[in-house]
Amino acid sequence: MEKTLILVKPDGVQRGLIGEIIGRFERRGLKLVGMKFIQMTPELAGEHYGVHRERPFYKSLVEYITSGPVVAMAWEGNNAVAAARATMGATKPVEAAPGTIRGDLGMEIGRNLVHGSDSPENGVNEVNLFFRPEELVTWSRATDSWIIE
Ligand code: D4T
Repeated sequence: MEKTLILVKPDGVQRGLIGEIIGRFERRGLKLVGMKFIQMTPELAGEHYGVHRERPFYKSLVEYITSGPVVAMAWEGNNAVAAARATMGATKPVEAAPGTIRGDLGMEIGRNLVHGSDSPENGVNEVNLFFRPEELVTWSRATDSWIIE
């Protein structure tokens, strides 16, 4: 089953949107298998955003993501990565479709509320970066047969 790492970023936490954002993934039918409330260290942010190290926005990106607590979650499902990214909307909130998290709640790329893994491979790697194996929960959901054909 595919996994994706979702973060409610510091702006989502500060704006009181944790429940609103988590609820969208929950209602979509993704299955929560891990969750923690943490403040990311610069080291963790550096690992998480390592691919962007040479980009001009890297410094502000790390400052932003470490500026306050985040909710880190592992969600599971068929095509979990694509489903979560569709639920999040485009990286630039002004380009994100209405109905998506960023399209409904965001204005700027540097305050885009959520992170979601961008490939199944990164989903595995990012979940492993934020969670130890014993922090992930294997459970059967009573509604599975109404969500998965
Ligand atoms: P994340 O990784 O936060 O879910 O965002 P995306 O997957 O949608 O977008 P990304 O990897 O291209 O960018 C990572 C992160 O950097 C910020 N960013 C990006 C920025 O501040 N300025 C920029 O020009 C770009 C391209 C926003 C998301």
